[in-house]
Amino acid sequence: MIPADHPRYRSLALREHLARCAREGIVALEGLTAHGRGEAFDYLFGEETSPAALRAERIAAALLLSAEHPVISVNGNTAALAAGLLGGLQEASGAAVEVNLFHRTTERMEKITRLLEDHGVRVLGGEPERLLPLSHDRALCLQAGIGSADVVLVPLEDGDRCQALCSMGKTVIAIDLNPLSRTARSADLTIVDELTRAIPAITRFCREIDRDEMQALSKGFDNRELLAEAVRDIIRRLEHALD
Ligand code: PTJ
Repeated sequence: MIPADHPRYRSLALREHLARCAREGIVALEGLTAHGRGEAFDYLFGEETSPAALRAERIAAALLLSAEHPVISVNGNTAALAAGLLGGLQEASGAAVEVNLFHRTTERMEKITRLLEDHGVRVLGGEPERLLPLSHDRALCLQAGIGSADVVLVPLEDGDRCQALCSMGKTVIAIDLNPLSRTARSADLTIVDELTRAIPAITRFCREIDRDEMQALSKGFDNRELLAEAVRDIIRRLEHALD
């Protein structure tokens, strides 16, 4: 039991929640280490959303709204951390939600789908096919979902799959606290922010922006510059770390 007055209460409570989700088979054991890497980067950002991340979240909203067939790809970590937030994003953006796992088993697919549905998310169902240019079960996805999507939001994605989606001509939006990762560098748009801050921000912007802003934002952005800004944020914080 974590004392509510512990200065790191939120972080410790999240860890406890993820560990429970791992025991229940929702989060892969590897997902716990991925979370640890995310935490370390978030520490470097002062555990807050930077102005560059906020700009990326607004652009993400524009890309989702201007898409013909947007899809949110959900893995174990994303479901465990944000099941309660994804229904709002689905409703505000009009995106379909597909469960797509790196460590894929039928049991995990079912458990994650149930968790999302319990939180009001409408999850695409159907027979997966090997549509992504990858070996291994990571190639599997739904033709009616990621297979035919023009814009895909991939929170906490692995680099290979991100590159595979880009190579298929899809516009890929990644959420990744590590601005140096292959995912961050190969996505069309990278939101360098913590997932549970990023999802509500994108949802809010989906409700806020009008058609003109949507068109302007979805064309005029430079992901390299957004990533460079994230790296500069880290450098600035490190320079003042011991002040
Ligand atoms: O549930 P599965 O089977 O699909 O597996 C999911 C994991 C996360 C294990 C899989 O996709 C994986 O191995 O991912 P990677 O390659 O470790 O990448 C995860 C990235 O997400 C890392 O760069 C982390 O910095 C970042 N990250 C972790 N937690 C968060 C995060 N970014 C934003 N918010 C977080 N909460």
